[in-house]
Amino acid sequence: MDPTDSEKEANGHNRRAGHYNSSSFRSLLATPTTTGAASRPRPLIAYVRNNWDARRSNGSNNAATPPFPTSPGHSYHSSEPRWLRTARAVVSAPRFRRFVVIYVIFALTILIGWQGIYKPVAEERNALIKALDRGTKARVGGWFGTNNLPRLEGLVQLRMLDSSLLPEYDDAEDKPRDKDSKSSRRGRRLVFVGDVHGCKDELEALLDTISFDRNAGDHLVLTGDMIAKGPDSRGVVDLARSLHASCVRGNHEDRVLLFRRQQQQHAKIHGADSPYELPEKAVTPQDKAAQQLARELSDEQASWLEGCPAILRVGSIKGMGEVVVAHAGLVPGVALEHQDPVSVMTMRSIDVETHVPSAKEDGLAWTKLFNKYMTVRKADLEELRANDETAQDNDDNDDDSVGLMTVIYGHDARKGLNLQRYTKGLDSGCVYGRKLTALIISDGGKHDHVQVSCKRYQKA
Ligand SMILES: [Mn+2]
Repeated sequence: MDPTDSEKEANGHNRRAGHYNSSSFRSLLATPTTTGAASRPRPLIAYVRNNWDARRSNGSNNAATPPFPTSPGHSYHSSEPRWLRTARAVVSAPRFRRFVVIYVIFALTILIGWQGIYKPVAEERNALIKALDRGTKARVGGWFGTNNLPRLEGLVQLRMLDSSLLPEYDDAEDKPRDKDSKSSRRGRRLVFVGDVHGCKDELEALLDTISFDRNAGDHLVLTGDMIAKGPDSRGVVDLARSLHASCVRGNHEDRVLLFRRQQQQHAKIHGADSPYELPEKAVTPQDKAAQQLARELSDEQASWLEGCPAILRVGSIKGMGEVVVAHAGLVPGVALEHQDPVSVMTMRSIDVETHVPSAKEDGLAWTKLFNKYMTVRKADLEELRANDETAQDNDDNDDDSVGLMTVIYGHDARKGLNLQRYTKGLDSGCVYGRKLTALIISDGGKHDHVQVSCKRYQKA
């Protein structure tokens, strides 16, 4: 278009529009008329194309073009068999890929669930079944507990709790009671408290919380490790003595009493003026504190601790069978008289085949074997009872826990409160600033636990 043409046309416009004179504005106005109706403005999105779209429109004239992307320059699609083309189409479909992703996630979930959850449970179950197999017992030459026991000087193996301290076998609320008798209003309670470790304030707070009252028939049983580590070991012993509490010996009582015996023997030979000291290098800070405590204990305090047996047999409680207290644990199936006292004060795990207990943490927890043993025993007893039903029909004893045993213990602060069917672990790490726990058994074998918070006296 030459300038004169454009001038004429612009002038024509100007005439029709009537007002505008600026030539630059005229040329702007001219643009729509020169390009015409075909280029009406379209939204930007209409110009956006993806590869798939582009390829499809390129091949739209060709009826043989498959409805899936093919790379230009490759003619393999025409020579491929139909099934392969179909397969390729399926694989490249977005819906198929989504499905694959979902399927892979599903398969991974199943796999992780199997490996992480079911497999360990199944392995433990098989180990426990093997542990209680008579064949295994014969192969390893008998289980632990049939050997001779070490007899430890100054240690009582087993004591029985006075049966008058036990709660009523049946629930007190079921029966009308003597209203005059104050002590029978609430019913007797047995209160078991886990490792106190010298935390006297916390023990007092706990007894306060549960309104502990000896005169109302409450009796306190301490599960060992009442002393050492914490702030007031002697105070705890005095409190326990004043409450006429029962106890079992923990590894810490055992150690302190051993030091005390050594100190006394040393004094007998060398005179009271030369104190018994182990070489500095041979003593850990913990032993040093234990030796100090051993020196500080009064004769009364020491003899009360000496009187704590390795095992306390509480008696028969409805629904719990025979209730027994031991500081660390018991080997299932071994008579209480035959339990190794050192293991009773220290065990955590147990060997699957030989049932030899160990203080180590790795391996099968003794509580697992104990609970499995009792579960199997319960099934056996039920079968026996069912076969004997005609003879025992008039027996109204409906407690199916007769012949079974429940252990109340402490010692395992790392696992903390650990209440299972036949094992009740009460060490909830009070001295490490966690909780002090009481397990309360009342009439009819009802049991419940109560906790108080503790100050932190030691690092775990
Ligand atoms: Mn302990």
